[in-house]
Amino acid sequence: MLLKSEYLYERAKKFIPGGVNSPARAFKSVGGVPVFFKKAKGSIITDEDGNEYIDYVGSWGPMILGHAYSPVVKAVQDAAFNSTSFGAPTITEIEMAELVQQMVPNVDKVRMVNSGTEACMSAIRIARGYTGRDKIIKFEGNYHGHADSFLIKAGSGALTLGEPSSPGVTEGTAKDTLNADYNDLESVEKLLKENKDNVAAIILEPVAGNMGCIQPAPGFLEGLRKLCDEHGSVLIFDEVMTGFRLSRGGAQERYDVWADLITYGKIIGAGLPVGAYGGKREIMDMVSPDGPVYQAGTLSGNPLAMSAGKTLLSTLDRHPEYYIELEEKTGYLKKGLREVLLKHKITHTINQVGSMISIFFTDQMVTNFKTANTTDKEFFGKFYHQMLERGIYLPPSPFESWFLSTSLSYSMLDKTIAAADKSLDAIAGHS
Ligand code: HOZ
Repeated sequence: MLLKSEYLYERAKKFIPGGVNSPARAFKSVGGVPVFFKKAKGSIITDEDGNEYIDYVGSWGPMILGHAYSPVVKAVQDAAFNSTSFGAPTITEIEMAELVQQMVPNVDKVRMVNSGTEACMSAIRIARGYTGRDKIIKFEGNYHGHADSFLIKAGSGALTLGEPSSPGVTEGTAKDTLNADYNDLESVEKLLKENKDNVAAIILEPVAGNMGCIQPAPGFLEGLRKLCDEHGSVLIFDEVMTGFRLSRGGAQERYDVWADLITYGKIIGAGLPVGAYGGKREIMDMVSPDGPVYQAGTLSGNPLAMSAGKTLLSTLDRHPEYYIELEEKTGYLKKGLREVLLKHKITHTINQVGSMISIFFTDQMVTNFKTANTTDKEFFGKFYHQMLERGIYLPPSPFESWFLSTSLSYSMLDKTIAAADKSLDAIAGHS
């Protein structure tokens, strides 16, 4: 029963647009009422009615070691005792920058901001300042936050709601954003040719997570690296989801393709509001006050956020075996879900990269926005609610990745697979 969530949703809608502070959590594509949560520990989250769920959202990525990870909680408490914000430099910011450099060797310099949106918005500004060019190339169905330049054929909540391009973005801004097809180098080459010497940057999710999980085709990332070198464009990897998740060095290390600028969020803040962008020294030296490209923030490098992020990153840095564990657990889940789906004769594709995974209810291989969009959305909604009833909390959208955590035990994974089996039984019984 979701009695309190139902009541809270009605109450929230009176004063908060749509009753939520981010559309991705609004349940619009699966129907029903968003679940309101009050606490979580490890992989178990508890809603306001006291129902417990196994969590595959993990705050959309940051909870790689589980919710309320004790060392992070302690770091935040300790930092808060010394003030929640100074608006002035601290040692922790330096330690954090040094740690990022140690884990991701091509990040010569890094600037902390407050969200992934800010990080991506700033990265394209720097790329434009550095190259003196206006246009950027992004990929249909990728999501880089909600800055104007990115809300054109965007993924995540925008895609979930069927509004991938937003009113309020001026024509002037929209004309500088060019959209290519994910995993299609020819579509990128064509845009580069048509806009010769005017493409400042190519930005992408090196593993897409915002149209469901989609891996880069062999040669795709390498091809983009080459095209950027040939055309003098800045290659930006948006590693807000994949950074510190797919490996210590993120997707860059996993695929051994190295970008010029990289954006971060989620794990880098351990669940506190943090983003960051960094990369090549000569580009980062453009950032104010060293260079002319302005970017600022009162809460940037906030001591609570830095302490939390530093604690989580240093733990991951010390424990490379966690990445092996995460990949094994996700592979186990994939295998179990596949067996159940086959047993029920449900047409599907499961995409997995490391600890990111998505089920698409389609007979197509899912490699880009077009094929992701062939998923049976109505069936996903039914599956979603059956799983929720059985205590499994999945991202409430067919176009989001699930994020696994080390705190998921094999018995929780078994419970999830069994719940999928029963959910499909129930759907078959109803139809
Ligand atoms: N960037 C998150 C995953 N697509 C969505 C988070 C949100 O908008 O609430």
